[in-house]
Amino acid sequence: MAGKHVLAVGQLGPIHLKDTKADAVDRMIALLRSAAGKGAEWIVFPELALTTFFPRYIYDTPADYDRFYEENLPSAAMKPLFDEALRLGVGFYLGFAEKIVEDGETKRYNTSVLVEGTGGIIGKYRKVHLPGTIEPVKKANFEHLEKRYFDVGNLGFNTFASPIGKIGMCICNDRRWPETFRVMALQGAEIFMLGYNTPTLNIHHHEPAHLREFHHRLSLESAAYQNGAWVLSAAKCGAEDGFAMIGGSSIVAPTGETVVRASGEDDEVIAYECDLDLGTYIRKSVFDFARHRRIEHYGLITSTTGVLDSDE
Ligand code: CDT
Repeated sequence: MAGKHVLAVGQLGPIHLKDTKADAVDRMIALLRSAAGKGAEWIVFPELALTTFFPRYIYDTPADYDRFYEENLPSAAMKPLFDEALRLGVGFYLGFAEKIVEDGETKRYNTSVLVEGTGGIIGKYRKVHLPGTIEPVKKANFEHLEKRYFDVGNLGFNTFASPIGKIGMCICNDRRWPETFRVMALQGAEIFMLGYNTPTLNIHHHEPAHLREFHHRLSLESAAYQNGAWVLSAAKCGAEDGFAMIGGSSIVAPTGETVVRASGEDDEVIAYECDLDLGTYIRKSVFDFARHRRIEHYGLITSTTGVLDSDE
């Protein structure tokens, strides 16, 4: 796809435990309208955008945590957002917790969906790189229990044709892994979309707050440049019931430059006129895969998970 498209990111400030899904959807509808007012054709919303980031809490039974999940697409909670996007003709990316029965077994995924401006669902993604633990680590007054509440995504990294170009999706922690983006770039991705909930404090490893933000930015800028694609990232951020998460929602050009960045930690729309030809230029020059990749030397990437002969 060639040419310019105004694309937007709808950052969400905190969603507290007491807030309803209807509250969250009302806020996203306001962001959607604001994006449409800026001429945007598409808007990216955060990961798990309908609720608070519930994997920070310890729940023991589905009866305690099932209220955070959606069982249909669109679910009743999401439907007003779908309706308004259709009315405005704006496409969107939305992250949510998905509960589904597959082969007679109940599965739960950290999922995102792509909906185009004519209302059709054009793609779905289920998070592959789930961070955190199954059991609480009790290192702070919150946890990161995504491995407890979600199954590993089973849809792979795909790309989806859309009126604004070929879109690849991922979710939060996926952005730290270069394989995520390269697999989608090899399918012709021109735009990467992702949402995130990144706690300011890393409870697993020492990572000062300034590095938390830097690593987020570094991951997106390198993904954009090394794959010649635009990156749109949407945070849910600020302090949810006192638990802080980073902001920094951004749009990154295929040159690796962040061209626009959210200024605060509350609901905010950022938008930019994205020139897809810029990505084509990068993909036809320094990152012309067909001319320069040397796959005979990359075998370990898919044949080995950890470091060979490692004592660790
Ligand atoms: N939501 C999510 O994936 N957050 C992770 C936190 C990792 S630290 C346990 C992230 O990569 O931002």
